[in-house]
Amino acid sequence: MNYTNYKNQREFRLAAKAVLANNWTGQFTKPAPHLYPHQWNWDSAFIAIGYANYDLNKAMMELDALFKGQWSNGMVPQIVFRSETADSGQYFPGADFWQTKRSTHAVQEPRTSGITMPPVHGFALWHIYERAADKDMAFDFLQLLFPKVMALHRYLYEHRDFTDEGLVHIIHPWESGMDNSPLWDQVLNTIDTADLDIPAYERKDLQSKKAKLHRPNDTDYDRYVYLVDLFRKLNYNDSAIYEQSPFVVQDPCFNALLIYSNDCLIKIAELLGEDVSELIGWNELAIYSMNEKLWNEESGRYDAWDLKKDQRMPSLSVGGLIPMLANVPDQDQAESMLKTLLGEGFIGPDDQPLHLCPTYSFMGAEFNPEKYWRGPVWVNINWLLYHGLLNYDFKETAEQIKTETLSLLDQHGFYEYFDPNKNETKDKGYGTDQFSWSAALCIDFLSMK
Ligand code: 2M8
Repeated sequence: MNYTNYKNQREFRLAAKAVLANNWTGQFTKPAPHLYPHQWNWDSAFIAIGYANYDLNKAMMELDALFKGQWSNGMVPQIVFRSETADSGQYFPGADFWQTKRSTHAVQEPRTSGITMPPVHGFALWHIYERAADKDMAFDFLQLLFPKVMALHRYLYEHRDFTDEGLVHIIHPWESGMDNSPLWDQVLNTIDTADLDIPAYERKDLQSKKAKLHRPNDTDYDRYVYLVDLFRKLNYNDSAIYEQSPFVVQDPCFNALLIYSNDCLIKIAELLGEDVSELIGWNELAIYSMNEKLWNEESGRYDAWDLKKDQRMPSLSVGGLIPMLANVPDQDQAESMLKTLLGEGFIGPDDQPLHLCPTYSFMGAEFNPEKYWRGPVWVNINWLLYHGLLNYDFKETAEQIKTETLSLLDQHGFYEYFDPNKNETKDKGYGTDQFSWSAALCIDFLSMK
């Protein structure tokens, strides 16, 4: 591959490493220098995978720091606030707003938010082990983290699967990681903010010039804050939230990441001589339910399910294609998912070609190439798709995704997300620059043979 901004692969890799070095705090890596000043859950897992290619110590410190925020019930929070960066003034909602003291399970130091994020830690551990130069050191780390990740998964199956389907539910769009995906609109629109008593708050994410174009809008934020306020009032009690919150959704992407993590934990357990029966049981039921309940034959992808209304949420989100990562579809289903991925929705019409892979289909009225999770290309999603495609031997498309991701990063910088329009030549990098997981997964892609 020829690069536009770098002489060679070595220089490209050095630039990515410099982003991570700059965001490193001594204990963990901030997702970005200003916009995200704390430790984020799934960011840290992707960042640790990147580090594992050249600095195993940092990879281990990153995950170790994250799990310092794990609650006594096993929940691993979306954000871990650190004293040296805990200035709530820089980010909303900060630690004070969450009031997690109301939960009997929350840790008090470090302070945390009160919801979780996609369970990517089981597979992060396995990818770290595979890349580690010092396998003995990595083995010790697996021993340390394995029970903690198991506790997280137990929390999810016990407190987020009240219908006993092997499918866990999320309670906030922030838990999906794809915050304002059009996928959530249908449920969020049932929250009529005009009628609600929403606590006063001030957004801190609109400082940069183009932030209003790219970040979620104010109504989205009102709804996010309304939900957090409800959780505070319910003392973060999972059963009460399940009963009373309007947002209780089984997300195929979240569940696929959990299944893939279970798979990786099985490999780790075998290495450590631990029992695998619980993990096997979880995955048997989960894969059965994903296919029985969430598979959509017509659209060639998996849908989410609204548990409040007990109905399918058909959607054109890229999240419905992630289950390939966890070997959930059989070969025929995967072939039809590949067709979806290579159809007009994701590669665009002839006169408006798109980079793989927009986070939402171009065919959807809600598609927006500039707005956050409503269309732009995200590096972590491409990394997940890449590995999913390889499971079914779709090597050409996997390579295409990898090459297009690297060329976006090379030409536009280590941005948070990118305009998928190929016809758009300038300023395609959106959100914050110097974004850690873009750099970390760039290093990982570059390290692949
Ligand atoms: C974004 O989410 C945070 C809230 O968690 C925000 O917008 O303030 C999402 O892209 C999420 O997936 C990511 O983990 C986080 C930090 O990079 O930013």
